Amino acid sequence: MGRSGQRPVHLAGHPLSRGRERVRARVRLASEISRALERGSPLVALETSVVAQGLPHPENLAAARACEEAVRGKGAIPAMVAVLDGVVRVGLSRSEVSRLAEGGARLLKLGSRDLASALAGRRTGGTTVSATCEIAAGVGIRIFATGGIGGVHRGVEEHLDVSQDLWALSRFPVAVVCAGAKSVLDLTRTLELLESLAVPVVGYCTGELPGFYARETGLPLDERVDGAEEAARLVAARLDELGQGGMLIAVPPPRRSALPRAEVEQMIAASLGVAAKAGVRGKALTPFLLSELARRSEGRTLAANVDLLANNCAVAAEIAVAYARGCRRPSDRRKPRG
Ligand code: PSU
Ligand code: MN
Repeated sequence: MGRSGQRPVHLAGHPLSRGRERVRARVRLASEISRALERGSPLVALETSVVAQGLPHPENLAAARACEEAVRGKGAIPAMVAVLDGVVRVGLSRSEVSRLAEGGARLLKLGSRDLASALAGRRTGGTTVSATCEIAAGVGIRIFATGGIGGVHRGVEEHLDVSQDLWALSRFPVAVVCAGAKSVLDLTRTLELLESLAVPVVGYCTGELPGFYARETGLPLDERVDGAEEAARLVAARLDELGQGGMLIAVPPPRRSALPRAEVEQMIAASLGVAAKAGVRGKALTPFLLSELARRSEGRTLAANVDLLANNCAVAAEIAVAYARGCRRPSDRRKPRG
């Protein structure tokens, strides 16, 4: 898709504040995306911090392509979100995805709080879960696929490192399909904080929180769904009927590439030690730990990450298809945007 087919739109706020608090931003939708929004076709938003910072080149490019294919393979349309030259973009061309995959350290890691300076400074970067939730919700995309969300970091009592992702999930009406939270986090505290923030965490064909690289964590979840239809009904109830914030749909990573839980734990403990010694903190911590794990596992965490990403994209697309079908029932047809 060329730039010519893209039109700027307004980035709207939470449904409760719609109309009152419209945030004016330069958002450019790819023509395929705006057409899909008008028609109510199934869409899946995709974050790009995992491309720009989370995975090394060339695995990041392969992962991005695999994600888009996984979404299309299930009959939905992938909507990659990023900021390119100070413009919020939804739906990227192949060459724009390559640009993010090849940009290296020049690219910004953009959470919600970083969006303003990226726009003002005409900068380019990948959006994390927080910024992607905000932008997806703003343009009316309800389903979003990623690998793992950010959350409460281990040692939080010392450094208070809690990802903006949790704040964004509570605020923006988007269902985030993931393999749980990044396994480098304090998962017990992450679940507690999600409860405090009133964010539902729903196991997809599981009763426990998946462990990202590993299939299990031993942490039970209150809610589970056993298929896309059931998930879509839950999304519609929370986001549309109640007009509440976001939610998590947690999908275990595929058996073929998942790692044993104990092995992952050992590698994380060692990597955290290295990070502490090197003084790595803040937003640099996640990318640092991910590359350290890849090195220690001789690439197996990397392969697992790419595989679970594509798997989450496929599940998200199935949910998006079921959700779009539900929305098209004449009884609760949503108003077209514009
Ligand atoms: N999990 C991964 N790879 C990633 C991320 C999470 O396995 O690249 C990214 C996501 O974009 C997530 C962000 O939103 O890290 C969280 O970063 P922080 O903890 O700095 O908020
Ligand atoms: Mn952080």
